[in-house]
Amino acid sequence: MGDIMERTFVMVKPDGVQRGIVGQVISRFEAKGLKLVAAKFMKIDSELAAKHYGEHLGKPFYEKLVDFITSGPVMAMVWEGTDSISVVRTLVGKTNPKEAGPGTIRGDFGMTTGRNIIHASDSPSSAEREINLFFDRSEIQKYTRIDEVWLYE
Ligand code: 3AN
Repeated sequence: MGDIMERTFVMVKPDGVQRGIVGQVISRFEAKGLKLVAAKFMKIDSELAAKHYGEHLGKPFYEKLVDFITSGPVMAMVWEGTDSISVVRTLVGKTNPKEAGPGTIRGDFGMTTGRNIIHASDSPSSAEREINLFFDRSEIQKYTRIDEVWLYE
């Protein structure tokens, strides 16, 4: 990893919204030093769900996954920072919350894979694809956080 400035797509799923932990998720990313550059509180329709979860089409849990992600509002966001894709995945924890370490979002808040609170892009190509699925270019903000000089060397 070479300190590459990246953007990653993050979404608090319907379970996280219903359980009132959107704020805590955002707080963790803010405290880490990641920069929020886009956010949208929205309901995912079945067409967008099919595009977002296209790689899981045909898997046994696919239909449940689409039903769940379209079942209520989600908080879709883009976070920016050096190596933000892997940094965010580390903060999120393993897919199965039972295996996710303490201190991670899934480790601290979740009990089961089908209700694992949050989605985060797993590679630069999926980050680009997912950001473009959810956001127009004009919805992504460019600004300097006042603490950036103290976050980075
Ligand atoms: P991650 O969300 O950690 O990137 P993926 O991409 O393998 O994990 O899976 C996407 C989503 O599909 C998961 N967040 C979870 O909700 C669901 N999922 C993955 N594997 C399973 C499984 N074995 N059983 C039920 N749901 C699953």
